[in-house]
Amino acid sequence: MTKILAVTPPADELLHKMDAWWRAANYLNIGQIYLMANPLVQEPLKAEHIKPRLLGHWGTSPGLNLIYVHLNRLIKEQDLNVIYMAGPGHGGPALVANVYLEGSYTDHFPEITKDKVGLLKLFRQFSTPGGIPSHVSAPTPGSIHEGGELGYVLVHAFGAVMDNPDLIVAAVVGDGEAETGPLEGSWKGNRFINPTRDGAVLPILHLNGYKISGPTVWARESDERIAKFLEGHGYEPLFVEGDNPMEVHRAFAVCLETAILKIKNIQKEARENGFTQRPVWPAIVLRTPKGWTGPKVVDGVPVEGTFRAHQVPLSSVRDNPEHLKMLEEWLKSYKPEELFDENGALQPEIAELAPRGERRMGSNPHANGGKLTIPLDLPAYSNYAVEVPAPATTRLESTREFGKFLRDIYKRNPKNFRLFCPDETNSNRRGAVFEETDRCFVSELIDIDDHVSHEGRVMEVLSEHNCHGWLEGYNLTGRHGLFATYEAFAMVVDSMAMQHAKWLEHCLRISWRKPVPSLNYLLTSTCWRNDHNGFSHQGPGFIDNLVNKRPEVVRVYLPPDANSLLCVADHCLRSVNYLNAIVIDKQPQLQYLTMAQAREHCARGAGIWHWCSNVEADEEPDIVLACAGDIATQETVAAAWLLRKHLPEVKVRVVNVVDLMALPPRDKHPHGLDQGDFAELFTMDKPVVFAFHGYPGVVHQLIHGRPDQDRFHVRGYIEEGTTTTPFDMVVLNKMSRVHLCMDVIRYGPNLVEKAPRMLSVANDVLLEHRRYVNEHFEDMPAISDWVWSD
Ligand SMILES: Cc1ncc(C[n+]2csc(CCOP(=O)(O)OP(=O)(O)O)c2C)c(N)n1
Ligand SMILES: [Mg+2]
Repeated sequence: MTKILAVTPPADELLHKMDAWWRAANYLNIGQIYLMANPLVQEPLKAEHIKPRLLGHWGTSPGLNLIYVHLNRLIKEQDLNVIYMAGPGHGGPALVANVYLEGSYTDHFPEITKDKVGLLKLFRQFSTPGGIPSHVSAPTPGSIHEGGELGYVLVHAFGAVMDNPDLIVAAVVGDGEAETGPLEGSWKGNRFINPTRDGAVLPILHLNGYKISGPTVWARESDERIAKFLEGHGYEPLFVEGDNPMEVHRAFAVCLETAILKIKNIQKEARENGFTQRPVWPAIVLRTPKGWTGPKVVDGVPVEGTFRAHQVPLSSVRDNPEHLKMLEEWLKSYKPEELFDENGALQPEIAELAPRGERRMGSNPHANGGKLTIPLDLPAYSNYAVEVPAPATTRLESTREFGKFLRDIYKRNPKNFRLFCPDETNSNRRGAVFEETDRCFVSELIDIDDHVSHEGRVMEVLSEHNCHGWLEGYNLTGRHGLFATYEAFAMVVDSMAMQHAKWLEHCLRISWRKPVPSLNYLLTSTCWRNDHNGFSHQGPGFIDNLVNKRPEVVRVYLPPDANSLLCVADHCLRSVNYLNAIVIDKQPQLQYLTMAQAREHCARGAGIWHWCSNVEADEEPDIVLACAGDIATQETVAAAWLLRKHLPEVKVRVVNVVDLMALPPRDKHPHGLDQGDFAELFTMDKPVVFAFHGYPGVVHQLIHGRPDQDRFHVRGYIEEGTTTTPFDMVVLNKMSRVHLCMDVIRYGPNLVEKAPRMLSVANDVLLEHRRYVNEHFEDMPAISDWVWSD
């Protein structure tokens, strides 16, 4: 087993005090789950003191509490800067108990006083209507990790310590949680942590043996196998096991201090002598019983140390006098009269174990990252403007231009900006960033590597979970970034986005939570242009996921070209508390807007493009051709051009939407156009043929509540995918310029009778397209080289 440095256990007197804190935290845990009166059990426990609905999780809590008090000791003794992340976030009452004991809770919620009245409020608010959730959550001071959806504790921890050299994140990993894909995939974070500039993650794998009802994979493995696994990942495992409290206190105190010492040594060495090789970071493996110190046997079946301790070990306390008696004994087993005075205040000799001020983990500003946020120093995005001599006449790769902007953001913000990406920075045309920095990799480097270094700041790891989680951790501790990914594979982290949106939304309702930089997505290699790939890479569903989230925290932008991309990106990078998705492809694409026009257009979110409309500005059109998304815009503009040529008498208005959230009514989304502005674009009653980047249902959903919504006919991605030509993709999905023209004839005023010839021309073009691509394997030049001409 691991060789432990010469660390001696703390004196017994201190250990006994720490044990008293632990007992107090365990007591408060149970109080939160069970009690609605008689908080110190100063009178015999009665059924009416018990909550009618017993909610919460006891099993994980004693372990979480143990770790907390031991961290407190070292924070205090060594003036450490530590935050705590509870992977098993269902142990919410544990974290609440500890931040209450250290005084942070009362600082954040003054009504929860440090006396009997406050204690009772603390108990009554837990998992009750109008109270606090059962999990670690946004109202839990000191936390930036809910842990409700298991699997993300290490990714959040690694993100938090990046560019935070002084910070240590103690990340408790549940043994059930360790079975999840994201957690299993997150140990590799240490390959991206450079001790000269980053802080440290201390993983604490908590093997309490069980998840909800079954044994855990890791708990049934020997220490040797676990050691091999962790060593294989480059960690040095430190083991502690036991069920005798004082023995575990003693062993864990030594173990934790050893781990901190190793971290300090690694950092000192790297900071004094420079980075030489990837350090072997410590990781703790703690084996203690699930529901430790709880009822051992209930109704004849073992509970402590088993899965039965997961939630509420005694579940019928109100109706079953025997259970009530057991609960009373359980509560009293912690000797509350020794822990709290008559009035419910924590005894001073226990309270003094808490660190002071912002060193308390519940008050550490890193867990309220907005307090530490420094706004990005952004170069003027107009410096990167591309020339657009006339709309839709030139093509270029918009994301390449954006890459130059990112490069200079890196230059101006060397310590608080990072790009996170699953290995596509170059292929998605943002290669300019490599003029300023490299890919970060702290493992071995070899000559042939391209722009890879220990100091690099582009975080490329082929794991959307890691990218997303690292950026969340980075954002929530107050720093800025961008997650750039294949559009289709953003859906790998649908759930993480959802959880983050919930967290941000909850934070908006908590006054002491300061705004944090937004989580920005750049979704590229989109469904329409996945040239090397096929059906698997075609899926715009991440937009669907986002639009269902609370409008206060979600924004979706579909810039059609380079200048609008720059405007939108600048806006997103300045914003706080949102999930901003920017969707744009990497391939050469038509450019429409000068920078001045782009600025105005993006500020409005949607606007009429008069230059390609076939109707005077003050005239009502016969029909509106609307579009959102780069390829949808290209097809729409080309359709408008075809209509001008072949059906000039039809009055067509072209409307482009950049901010998808301009579509819903204002009462549904703060970006929604008011009804007057909406009608100015889309009229009150004229048909609208809408070409949309994603699934058509999204637009139908968003416009619900707009006047006469049945007049909107939406074309979009309908799951017709393969490896084929760009125009064939829009044909297969029936969103091509030809299909849009056919829709205009179908829905326009009496056009079916007036324009039979146009319909047959349209069908001929589709037939010709099919014949041509089958023969030549590329699009007809009339399509691929098409530009706007008068
Ligand atoms: C991704 C995910 N799947 C399922 C659950 C439901 N769940 C809640 S707690 C739990 C067991 C967790 O076990 P473990 O990580 O060992 O935590 P502990 O034993 O400390 O309670 C499960 C499966 C969840 N919260 N998240
Ligand atoms: Mg467990």
